[in-house]
Amino acid sequence: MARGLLIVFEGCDRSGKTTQSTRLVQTLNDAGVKAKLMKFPDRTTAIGTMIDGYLQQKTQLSDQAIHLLFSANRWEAMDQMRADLESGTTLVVDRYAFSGAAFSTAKRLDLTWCKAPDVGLAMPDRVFFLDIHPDDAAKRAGFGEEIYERREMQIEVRAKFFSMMDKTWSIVDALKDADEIHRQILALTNRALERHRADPAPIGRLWT
Ligand code: T5A
Ligand code: NA
Repeated sequence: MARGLLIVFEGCDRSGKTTQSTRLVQTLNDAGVKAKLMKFPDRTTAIGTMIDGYLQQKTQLSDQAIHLLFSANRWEAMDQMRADLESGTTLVVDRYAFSGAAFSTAKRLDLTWCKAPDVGLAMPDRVFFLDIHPDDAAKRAGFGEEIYERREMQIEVRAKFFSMMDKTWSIVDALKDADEIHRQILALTNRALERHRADPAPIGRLWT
């Protein structure tokens, strides 16, 4: 049996990642593909509770400390993620280490320093980047509630994401209708699943 794929959604705040990752898992499961939804930060763990307090501006942390907590929040999930992938479950993940690097380098932390704690995480097979201009994102419900939801910050973050892209990334126009975006992402996912079944590769290690 082929392992599952690691599929990641990235994008600026309010770009529709939760909407699209949820729909993708639903459609895959309906089609009989074993798929599981995950999200970072996972605010339900002890580390996630600290991250949540920071994002909601209830507590303060240095830029370095919050960066390392985001990374630790991924590492605490890693054994289970690898086990799920090895047992054939495709993981659909709402944000990953690219968010970690994009947001922290937008705050002027050094890129090499930012990547270091996430080196060796399971490597995504596909990354879907939901691209939206921050001015359009600001018009969506809920924008501005959390610490990074400011125009200048989001413009920086978007540029940082673009600088990290490689051939595993697909840029998706997040302004399109949600159904249309879903169809586009589903087609790309099905193609990746077919290719993987024909020619399975082991789980890679991020940034190695
Ligand atoms: N962060 C995260 C770091 O700094 N370092 C890290 O390592 C990580 C992992 C919280 C913050 O943490 C930072 C990045 C973030 O600033 P989060 O918990 O993912 O990260 O943030 P959320 O607030 O949950 O998610 P977002 O604000 O990014 O929203 P989504 O998931 O992109 O968007 P979604 O699906 O919730 O949709 C937003 C709104 O738009 C509508 C939806 O109905 C909703 O109202 N919408 C659409 N409207 C029109 N057309 C479409 N196609 C639409 N799709 C959705
Ligand atoms: Na979200």
